[in-house]
This record gives sequence, structure tokens and C-alpha cells, in this order.
Amino acid sequence: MLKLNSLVKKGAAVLALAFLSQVTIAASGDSAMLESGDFVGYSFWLISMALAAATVFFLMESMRIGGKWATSLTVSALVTFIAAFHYFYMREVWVSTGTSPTDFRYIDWLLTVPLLMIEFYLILAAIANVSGGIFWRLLVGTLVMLVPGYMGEAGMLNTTVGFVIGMLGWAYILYEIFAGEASKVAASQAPAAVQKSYTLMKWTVSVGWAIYPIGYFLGYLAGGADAGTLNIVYNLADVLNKIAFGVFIWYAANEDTKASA
Ligand SMILES: *C/C=C(C)/C=C/C=C(C)/C=C/C1=C(C)CCCC1(C)C
Repeated sequence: MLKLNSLVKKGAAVLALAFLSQVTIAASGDSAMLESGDFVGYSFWLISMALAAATVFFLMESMRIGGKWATSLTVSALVTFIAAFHYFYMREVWVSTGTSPTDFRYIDWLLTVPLLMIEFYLILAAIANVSGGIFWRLLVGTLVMLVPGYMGEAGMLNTTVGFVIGMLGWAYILYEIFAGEASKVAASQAPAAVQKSYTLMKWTVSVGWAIYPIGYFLGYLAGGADAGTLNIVYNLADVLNKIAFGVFIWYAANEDTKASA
């Protein structure tokens, strides 16, 4: 067991190093140059690097804290890892064309949003016996939210229809985490630190996530929005929705581990 443990740690360390070198290559590659005064471009750079740094942090903390919290922290690292890579490409699209990298955003969301949903299941599974139904319901909500949203933006579906169906998917997710099985387990069985982080995660999914449908609404249903402004707002929203979200989980893991030590 001990041997396996140290092997896993070595593997994770190698992975972290490989990731860092890839970040360096992607960041210094032959991409178009950032122009002075391009604040949207700056925001792409800032969030790319913040996501890369967060990935290393969550991986290291996953090894340090470990135990029943290891999986939650590793998933946090996967979210920021996947997003960091997408942001390298999104930055390039913006810097070289000045247009919104919508396709990259949706591919990123398709991977990272289900992982964020798994986190609700994982932090509860770390402290109680919970059914896998929580995860499956949240996954269905995610797909109903994202797929019609994409189809609306890509012109495969009427933009209003895509928006309305997407909103229903989001509403279903909110129902599950505010009033469904997940919320009941959190309220009745979770220790204080886990409850606190569950509450922060729940409000992130309500308030932080609202940015994206508002952007869609302004862009397609209310006569159009400035692409630069929209991208800055999305980029800042991802600091909360991907990095801070992971930090809330890290807080629960850290406090719970200290309490039981
Ligand atoms: C890290 C990325 C995250 C958390 C992305 C979240 C995306 C959404 C909450 C998107 C929501 C949408 C609707 C609720 C309605 C239809 C349009 C969408 C897809 C923008």
C-alpha cells in the first residue's frame, strides 16, 4: 500500500511537471502577439495562467491532503487543467482574429461542467452514503442546458428555443442542489465545513453561472452585445466558476481533515 502510494505521488509529480512544460510551450509558441492596450487579450492571458497555477495547486494539495478528499481535489485540478488548455486556444483566436471563440468555450463547458457537477456528488460521498442518482440527474441537467444552447448559437436551432430549453436544464440543476436529494444529504449529514462549502458551491452555480445565459440573452435575443465586453465578463466569471469553486472544495477538505486529525 505504501509503495503504491509513493508510486502514485511520483506519477502525479511527473504529470504536474509535464503539464508545466506544456504550458510554457503553449504560452510562448508561435502565436499572434498580444497587442498593448488589448484588455480583452490581457484577460485571456490572466485567466490562462491563473488556471494553470490553480491546476498545480490542486494536484499538490490532492497529494498532501489525500485520503477520502483526494478524488475531489484531483477533479478540481482536471477542471482547471482542461480549461487552461482551452484558454490557450481561445486567447489565440481572440488575439489573431478579434472574434469570440464560441466553439472552444462550448467544448470546454461540455467537459468541465459535468466535472463540476461530479464535485457535488464527491464532496457528499466523502462524508455520507449517497446514491449515484445525484450525479446522473445533474449530468442530464447539464446536457439539456448546454446542447440546445450550442445549437442555438451555431444556427442549428432557433435562438429563443435553444435558450428556453437550456434554461430548463439549468433550472433542473438548481432544483437538485437547492431542494433535491443532494441538498437533503448536505443539510442532514455534512459537517460544518462541508456544509459551508456546499453553500458556496450552490450559490456559485446560481449567481456565477447566470453570467453565461445573460451573455447569450444580450447577444442573441436583445439585439447584440459587444464581443470584447462579453469575453472579459466570461473570462472573469470563470475565475469564480472554475478556480474559486475548486478552492471552496479545498477548504472543506482541509477543515474536515484537520478536524478528524
Ligand atoms: C466553467 C464553465 C461553466 C461553469 C459554464 C457554464 C455554462 C452555463 C451555465 C450555460 C448556460 C446556458 C443557459 C442556462 C441557457 C442556454 C445558453 C447557455 C448554454 C449559455
